[in-house]
Amino acid sequence: MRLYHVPNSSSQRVLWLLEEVGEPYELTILGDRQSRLADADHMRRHPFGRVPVLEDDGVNIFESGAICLYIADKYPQTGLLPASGTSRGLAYQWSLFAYTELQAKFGQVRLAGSPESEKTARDALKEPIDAVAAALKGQDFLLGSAFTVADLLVATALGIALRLKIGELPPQLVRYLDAIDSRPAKQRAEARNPPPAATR
Ligand SMILES: N[C@@H](CCC(=O)N[C@@H](CS)C(=O)NCC(=O)O)C(=O)O
Repeated sequence: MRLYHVPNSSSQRVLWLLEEVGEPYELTILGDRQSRLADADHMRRHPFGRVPVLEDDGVNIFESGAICLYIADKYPQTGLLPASGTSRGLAYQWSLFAYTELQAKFGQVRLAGSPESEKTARDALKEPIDAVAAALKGQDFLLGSAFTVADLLVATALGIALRLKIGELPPQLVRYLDAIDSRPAKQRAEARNPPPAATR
């Protein structure tokens, strides 16, 4: 497997998942948007020249959520995706929820054009954030006692909200994120990113 990556972008969650899996992988770090758009090889991998792209067995897969679910399914021994049945259904549920109900709604707050539309967008976040908090009542992770790809994707989306100071996270979710932040695989993935040029 080879991950085409740009540090601190949407492909960071895939890098983290690859570290959780612990199988060998190759990493190709790509340049800025202009250089990717001018790179015919990369434009064949992704229709808009974006990242992440995972190359496996000669096939290029894009969309970070699809890539994460694909990798988790490929390595069932990791337990990152329940084998089958309703638990797998719940893993899909929270994985898609991370994009559609959390990340997309955080995007609406960022893009709001007026204080009124920003308030409406912020208010719309309460429901999905409360839903995650309710699901974590009495358990450490979304599917129970084990960390899965669903936690990785939901925590990534909530982490974006926290970094951008979008919406209030209840203390229970801050604790959930803190526990997930200290996972060795997440820290290894972060260590593989070169620091931003300005601080290098
Ligand atoms: N929905 C896509 C989003 C991919 C995406 O927008 N990637 C950004 C980095 S966060 C990118 O490559 N932007 C550069 C560009 O637009 O050319 C995913 O989750 O993989």
